[in-house]
Amino acid sequence: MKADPLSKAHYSIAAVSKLSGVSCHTLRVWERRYGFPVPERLESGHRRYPAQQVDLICQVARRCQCGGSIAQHIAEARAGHPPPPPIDQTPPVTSQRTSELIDTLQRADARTAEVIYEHLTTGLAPAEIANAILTPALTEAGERLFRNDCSIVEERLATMFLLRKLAALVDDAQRANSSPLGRVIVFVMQGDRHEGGALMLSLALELAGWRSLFLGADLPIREVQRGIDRWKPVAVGVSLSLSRNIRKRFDELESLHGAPIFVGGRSLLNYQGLARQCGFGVVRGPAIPNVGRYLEELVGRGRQNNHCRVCIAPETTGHPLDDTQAEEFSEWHTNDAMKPDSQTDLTS
Ligand code: B12
Repeated sequence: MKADPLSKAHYSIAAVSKLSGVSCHTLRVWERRYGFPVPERLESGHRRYPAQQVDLICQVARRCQCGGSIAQHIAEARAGHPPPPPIDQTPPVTSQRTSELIDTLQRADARTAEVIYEHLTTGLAPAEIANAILTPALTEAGERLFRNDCSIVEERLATMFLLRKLAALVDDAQRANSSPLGRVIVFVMQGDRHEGGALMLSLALELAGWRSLFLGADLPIREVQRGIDRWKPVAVGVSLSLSRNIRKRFDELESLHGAPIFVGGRSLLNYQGLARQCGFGVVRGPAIPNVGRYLEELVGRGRQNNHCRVCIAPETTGHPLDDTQAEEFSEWHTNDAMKPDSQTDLTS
């Protein structure tokens, strides 16, 4: 009988982490605590996950977005219960329309694209448009390029449209936020051209009552320092999408002075241990829905010590902090930054 190709164990822990959005550290903790997932082991001891396990891990990750106990989510996923639809997940019809929007943009049919966009967003609040339409659309446009399903110019045309729409939401929110609580510099580090996360951060800040001074992507650190010296922001928010040279990036951020720094973004998924080693306090996500709260705390600490740095774990998105998370967050203190952690080994 032919072996079932799906049962072939071939996903490394790093690959599973990328696919599921669950950090390598958390995967190991689940395995130790709950006996799930169950990877096979190579002779070297490295874990390899069969596709069915990867599927279950993705299901558990989706269930976790709705709150509740991890043990229960694992038991339900293993028993084959259908996962509840995650609250911030785009419904299938919308995701079909999002794909249609990108197809249209890639055909350079701007007029139809506007009609579809209008249709998709009518009646939605700005945060919903950003979360449920623009974030998945940006992701799909980028993923199509990575899959070689479109050319660079087609990806650009779609991405630029989506980023313009996101920027327009930031503009609207800024106009409505007439007496901001304080100014926050938002930027993306030199070498990193991913702008979507920083725009999302700007939008979240404006909606939470802070003024975002959005400086865009690919910015040298010395220029950021000039901005701090000139505008005296209450904090500096950084979006990290690329993990390449991440230690160097943390070191560069460490050199900034004059305002507390907070970093977030996709590349932190597996580097919270390194962030701690580099002097950052690490708090759990979800990042964007809690950004106002994090910032209040950070600005309070910054008044006593403006060398304060915090890294916000991106692992779960979409929901406000539950009580335990809120408690953990309020207990977070600068000494945490010194705790060593070895989460950065992506191989086993
Ligand atoms: C679109 C995209 C691009 C576009 C970027 C267009 C642009 N102008 O922004 C293009 C095609 C140019 C691109 C290029 C590359 N990309 Co790219 N890209 C993506 C993609 C598909 C989506 C990113 C995005 O816009 N998401 C939407 C935004 C809104 O979401 P987000 O950034 O995750 O932010 C959310 C949270 O993280 C949070 N957040 C973000 N920042 C912050 C900050 C704070 C303080 C807080 C609180 C929260 C927060 O807010 C957002 C909402 O929840 C991702 C894959 C993915 N699935 O995410 C890869 C991805 C980021 N890219 C990747 C790579 C490797 C590259 C390239 C190196 C590819 C190549 N070989 O050329 C180049 C690098 C170019 C460069 N120098 O930067 C990798 C990065 C892997 C890593 N960790 O290092 C990813 C993860 C793809 C992958 N799975 O491997 N990319």
